[in-house]
Amino acid sequence: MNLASVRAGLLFMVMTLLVLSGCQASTVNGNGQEVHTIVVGSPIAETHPGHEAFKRFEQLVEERSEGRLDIKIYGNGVLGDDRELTESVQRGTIHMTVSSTSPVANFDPSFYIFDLPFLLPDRETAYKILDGDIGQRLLHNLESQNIVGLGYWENGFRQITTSNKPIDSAEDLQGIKIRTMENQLHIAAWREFGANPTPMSFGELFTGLQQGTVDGQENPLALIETNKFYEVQEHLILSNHIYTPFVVMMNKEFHDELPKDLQTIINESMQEAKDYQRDMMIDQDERILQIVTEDGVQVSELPEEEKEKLRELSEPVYESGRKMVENDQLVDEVIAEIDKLQ
Ligand code: TK8
Repeated sequence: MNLASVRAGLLFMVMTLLVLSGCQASTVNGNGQEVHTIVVGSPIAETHPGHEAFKRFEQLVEERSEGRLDIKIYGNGVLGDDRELTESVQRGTIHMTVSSTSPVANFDPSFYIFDLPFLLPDRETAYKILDGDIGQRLLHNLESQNIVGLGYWENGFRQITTSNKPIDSAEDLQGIKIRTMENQLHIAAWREFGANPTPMSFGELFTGLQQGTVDGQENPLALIETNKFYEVQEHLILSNHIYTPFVVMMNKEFHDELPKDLQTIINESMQEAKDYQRDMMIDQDERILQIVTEDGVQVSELPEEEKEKLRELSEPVYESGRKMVENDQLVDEVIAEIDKLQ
């Protein structure tokens, strides 16, 4: 039985249990109050700050709603990976999820903007773009997909890991079989870098690395740690080549049918969970680098002049990115806003 069918079975079981055990979207409690159940599917490991943020969200929402909202969190990707969970939220099979923005670009091409290499230079700029007019506009665009974008958490700056070779220069990427997200702009970027990009879902990545289906991958440190990628990789190269956000999403029909006061509680609690998650992410790097070093991984930093070569190789990616974002003006606007913030 493959991973996809296991997940489909789990999803069916979870939804059947929720309906049969009277836990469908809403029930009436002992005080005669309507209780709305929010089923959350998360692709993130339960040891990741993203899962902690969902637990903080659960605590805030259940307290503030005085039990009228009941959150059920299914983490570790048991209900699917980013794309499957986003589809489940869109259909209303589950109510809420979080995904990297890269798979969400398959639902709304505006989100390709965050796959442009070296676009966001640092966290502060990323937060200002995401929490400002541009990021909020992208969240609003999701409503046409029956999705309410509730906010952005931090996934982080992507770093490279390999099983067989150090990467000391842009040249060293030639021919390396690297797993990429299932996102056409990511694939194009790694092809321009000279690598051999292999798109693969996040849920299949550890096995792909362990079995040597791919030589390497690229992800933020927190995921390299919590999904144990470092245990099956020999080299970690700090490249910061892309900053990927997480986007938290809720089914729009479900959201809009909730009483207005509960919608407000959800939105306010999500903003607090967002700040909590970002704060947890900020001081993780040193601790994670120590863990992977102690596990025998060779850690290095890609020299600035080599990053500059990758920036130059990214120029055609910006051209194809303009077409894929389907909004030239948005790309210009983001670049201008980033320049203004420097
Ligand atoms: C986590 C994924 C991950 C992403 C990837 O579910 O697929 O490599 O970076 O964050 O969304």
